[in-house]
Amino acid sequence: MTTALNTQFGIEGQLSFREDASGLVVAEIDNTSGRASLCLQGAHLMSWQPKSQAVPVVWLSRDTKPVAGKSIRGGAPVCWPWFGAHATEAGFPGHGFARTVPWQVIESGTEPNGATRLTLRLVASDKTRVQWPHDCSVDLTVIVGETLRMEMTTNNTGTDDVVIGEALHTYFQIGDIGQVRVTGLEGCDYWDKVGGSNLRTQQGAISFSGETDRVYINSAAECVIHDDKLKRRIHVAKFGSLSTVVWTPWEEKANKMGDMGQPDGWREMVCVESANAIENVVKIAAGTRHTLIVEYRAESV
Ligand code: TA6
Repeated sequence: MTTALNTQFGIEGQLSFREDASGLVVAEIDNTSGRASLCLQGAHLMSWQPKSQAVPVVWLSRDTKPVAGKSIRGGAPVCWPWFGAHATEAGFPGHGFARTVPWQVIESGTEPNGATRLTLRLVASDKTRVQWPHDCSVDLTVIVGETLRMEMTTNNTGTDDVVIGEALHTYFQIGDIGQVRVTGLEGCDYWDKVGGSNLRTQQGAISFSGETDRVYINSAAECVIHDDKLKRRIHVAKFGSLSTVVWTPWEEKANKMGDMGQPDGWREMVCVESANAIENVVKIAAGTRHTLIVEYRAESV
């Protein structure tokens, strides 16, 4: 399978496809300005490191690996066509099914600045229609270089309007969760999911001293992760997204999850997710499309 992919979509010296020990296919991108890996199952970007950074910017648990039908811990999981628990079906997968089913490669290329572009598509199938009976496809385009851009486009090819929840649920690599602040969401309302679901308003920068699980709503703001230990800032810009999710499981929940990279991998990640969730879910009229875009940039300070 990888021979055909490399023939059709491989780019000499930039993009190749390999079969993982799990039998899943992984795209490896390595160009003059950045490197990344992406599992075709779930169109799941697993890692990204600009050549200017000594440490990866996107975090991947050392306790995770691609397994057919299972989500990978870390990287940038694609949450679609719902975010969080399904509204009515407790047995449906959290964050939707997109991240655990095969996607198809549909295009690859090199950007004018030398960045590598790869697009994958998930089309409706009998399996997906069981959980979501709509004729929609979703494309994910990743553009890997000194910055990382991801564009997630839902195309409603059906005859009914649909409503989706979605997120690029990105795990960022940091030096230590206790030495990190997130700015950009000052004054925004958020649903605090720790200990229930309470609506609050952000006062000042976000810092971390325990489990934090917040869905900031009605905000298109760019966020910045200030990492005092690694002495860098990560800029998280977004378009077509009105929710931002900020999450760290902290120690007790991380230990229960068991795949966060023992003993303290949880200290080296923070999620800043660009989403449309809760009151920001998106209605896509029949025959139209909607795109959520993120662009990440890291700078040493
Ligand atoms: O985005 C934060 C969150 O919804 C948390 O509540 C936690 O469940 C996290 O996602 C991880 O979810 P996952 O299904 O990937 O284990």
